[in-house]
Amino acid sequence: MLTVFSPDHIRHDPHVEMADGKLVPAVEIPRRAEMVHFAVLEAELGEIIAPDPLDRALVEQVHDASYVQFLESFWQRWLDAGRDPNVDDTFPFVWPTPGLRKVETRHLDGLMGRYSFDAGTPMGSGTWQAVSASAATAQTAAIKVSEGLPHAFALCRPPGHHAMPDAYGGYCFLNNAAIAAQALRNGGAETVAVLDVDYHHGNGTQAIFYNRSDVFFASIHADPMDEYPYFLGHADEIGAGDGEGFNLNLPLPIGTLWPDYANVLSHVLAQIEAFKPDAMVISLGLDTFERDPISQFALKNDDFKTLGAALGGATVPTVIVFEGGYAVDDLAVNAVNTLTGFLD
Ligand code: Q9C
Ligand code: ZN
Repeated sequence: MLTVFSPDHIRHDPHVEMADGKLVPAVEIPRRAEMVHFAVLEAELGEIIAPDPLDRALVEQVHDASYVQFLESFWQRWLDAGRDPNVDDTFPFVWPTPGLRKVETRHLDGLMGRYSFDAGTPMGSGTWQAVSASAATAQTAAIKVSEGLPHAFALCRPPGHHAMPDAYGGYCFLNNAAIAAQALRNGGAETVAVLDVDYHHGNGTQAIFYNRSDVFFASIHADPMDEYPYFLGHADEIGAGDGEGFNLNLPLPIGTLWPDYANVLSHVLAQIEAFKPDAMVISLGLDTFERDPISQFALKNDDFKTLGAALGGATVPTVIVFEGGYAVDDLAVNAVNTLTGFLD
């Protein structure tokens, strides 16, 4: 399988994040992608290429232009505001929740709140460089598949599936999976299915395609009544307008083991098959693993082989996009198990 990877991900190097009501060591760290990159090399899964430059027009098909401009200009604005140039991690702290207005303020704190939805996503001096390389990784993998490859692995970092049309959060800035899906549409696929198997609901991908019938979004994730992102991902969210019936959420309880997960997965795969997509995007989070430090499903190393095999059963051109997964020392084996299971 072709892998697309950019070493520029290391430019996003957070040290702390907000979790459990306080600042704690960051878990979305460069070593995650380095581990998966090394594992793909070692397993000799195939060629590894660098991404082509990011196509801004493509990004603006799934994100607001003003939001992309904010991400790109953030660090210069930080410096222009006279703030500490040596901080690794910056955080918003005020949001235009319903009843307040999404004003494009002159003040940076207003802008950070306007364009985010949580305080758990540190931004730093090199974040845009890493984020744009990550999005370009998804774009390049999708174009390769549009051009005829049966599948490709976009080794993206930072992850993307929480990123909204106009807001960052959940360690995500640009929605790599949505960019891949849109690139597949632009490349000739009339219909695309996005299957999100990250432990967390892909609220950003859902929001981006919620009113569209050309992209079917399906997600299996921890019940948002008990787990991040809380405010989206519930089973009664079925799409709206033209998109009604083209959004499927399957929340599962904390503690879910592979047999229950597998049952739901086969149901979702049958729904996707009924949709008859021309292409597919898989948001591959490895945080369903039993020893993931921030997650509470209990898939074992070997279960990822079976997961990969199930995902590979759909014989439709597929882009696999790396999302979450924070048990750093097990990412290598879990990634390779999924990808080799997919190929077998
Ligand atoms: N106590 C992805 O997997 N913070 N994002 C959790 C844990 C947010 C996860 C705090 C988790 C976001 C791409
Ligand atoms: Zn996740």
